[in-house]
Amino acid sequence: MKKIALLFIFMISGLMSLTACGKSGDMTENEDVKVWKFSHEESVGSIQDMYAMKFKEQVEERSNGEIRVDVYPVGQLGDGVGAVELIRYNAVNFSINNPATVATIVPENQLLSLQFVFSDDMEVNRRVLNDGNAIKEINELYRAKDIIPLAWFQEGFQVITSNHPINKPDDMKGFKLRVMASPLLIASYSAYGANPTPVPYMETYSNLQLNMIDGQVNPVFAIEEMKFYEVQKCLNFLNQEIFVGTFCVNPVFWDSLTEEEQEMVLDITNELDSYIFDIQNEYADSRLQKIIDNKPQITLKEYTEEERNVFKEKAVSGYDWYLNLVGEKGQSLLDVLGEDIKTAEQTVSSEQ
Ligand code: 6CS
Repeated sequence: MKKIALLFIFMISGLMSLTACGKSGDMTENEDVKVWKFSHEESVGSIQDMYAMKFKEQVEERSNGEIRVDVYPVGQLGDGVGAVELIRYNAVNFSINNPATVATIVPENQLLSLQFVFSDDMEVNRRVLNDGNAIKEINELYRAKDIIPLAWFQEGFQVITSNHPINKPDDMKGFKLRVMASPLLIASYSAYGANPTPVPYMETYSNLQLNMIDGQVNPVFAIEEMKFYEVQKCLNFLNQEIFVGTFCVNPVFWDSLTEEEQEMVLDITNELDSYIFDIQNEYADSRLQKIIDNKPQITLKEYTEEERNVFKEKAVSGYDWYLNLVGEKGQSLLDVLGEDIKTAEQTVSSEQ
């Protein structure tokens, strides 16, 4: 109820930001300042927040203060699918979401959440997300649902946390694993024998603490800043998925911008790519170190290729599930993504 009321309030204020733009209540401020609203689901200082704050800094600097970007972190305006509705209805102008939260709106995007679909090399994945043809096709599907993706970036490998080491799929039998509310994630982790359970991000810690769930899956930086490691004994580095963030804009809002404003946003977005890639890399190490410093007894499970192969064999049924759901389009997207990965691997190895 609270979220519906908030959505309504922000839809109204979203419309206002398109017209009069910018009466902010601050008497010292220029009344003509345009206010752009940007929401994301993560904590202050997280990868999404670093992205949003750098975007804000750059827009405000390059527009000489004529535009102000208000950033709403921690899903305070809405989380999960609710956060996606905010952008679709222009209740916020910009947001970062991820394929799992858009899965019921653009089911084809679940390609990006398949197990072992990406490379183990983050530089390869970066090229695939930046220049790949599969992403171009997915962008069109998003546009048809009133979302314009401006950029795709990684937030790290998804790490499974648990209270016992997960050496093989059998160790996941009956394991109540918190996942985001994506049907594909539920199908994929069920294939290992787990019992995947969608729980909102902000409720995951308390659910782990109260043993309502046995584990969860998220990148290392999130496991650190959300303190999941405090109530878990093992981090399992299976590298089965990457967490993908999507920086999006509402199409009506986008069309209302001047050409110069659009160009400025695109320039900043391009520049943010290496900025956020470096942060993601740095957080993967520094946040893991923080976890180890705070909890030296934590078990870090790394996998041999042989061990990973046992998971890969089970993961095939997630692919079947995806292909059943989206039919021929799914197969063609999967083929295109495979080609994108090959091309990116060749480019990266030729540059080394
Ligand atoms: O697991 C989740 O729900 C969340 N994980 C991250 C790293 N970002 C936002 C998302 O909602």
